[in-house]
Amino acid sequence: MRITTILAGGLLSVALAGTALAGPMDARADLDKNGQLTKTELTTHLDQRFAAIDANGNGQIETAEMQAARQDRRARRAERRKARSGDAVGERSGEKRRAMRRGKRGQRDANGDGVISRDEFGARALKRFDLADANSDGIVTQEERAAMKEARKARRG
Ligand SMILES: [Ca+2]
Ligand SMILES: [Ca+2]
Ligand SMILES: [Ca+2]
Repeated sequence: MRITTILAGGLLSVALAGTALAGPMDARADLDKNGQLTKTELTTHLDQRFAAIDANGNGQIETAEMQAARQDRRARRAERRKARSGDAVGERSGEKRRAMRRGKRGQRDANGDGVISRDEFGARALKRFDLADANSDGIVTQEERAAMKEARKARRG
C-alpha cells in the first residue's frame, strides 16, 4: 500500500514538473513546491527515495533492489507512454534518457563494492546542489537553477 502511494505521488509530481521545472535539479525534491529547493528538502527527498528502493531496509542498495527499482520505473514509463500520443518521438528521447541514467548509476557506487550506501546515493545530487547554489545560502532558487541550466547548455555548445 505504502509503495502504491509513493508511486502515485511520484507520477503526479512528474506530470507537474514535466515542463517548466525540468532541469538539472530534481523538481520533485521541492517538497513545499515553493520553487526553491533547500538542502533539507533535498536530503529528505533523497532519504525517501533511498528508503523506497532499499526494500530490505539494511541501509544499502543491493543489485537486486536496484533491478527491482529499474523494473518499476520501466513499468511506469510504459504506462506513461500508453497514455501519450506521438510514440515514435517519445521512444527515441526515452532511449537517450535511459542511456544517460545508466551512466549515472554506474558512477554511484563510488567505492565499487557492489552496493550503494546512502552517502553514495546522495553524493551526486548534493554536489549538483552545491554547484547550483551560487551564493551558498543553502537554498537553490529558480534563478540559480535557471543559471545553472544555461551554464550547462553553454558548456555543451
Ligand atoms: Ca521548497
Ligand atoms: Ca538493501
Ligand atoms: Ca542560493
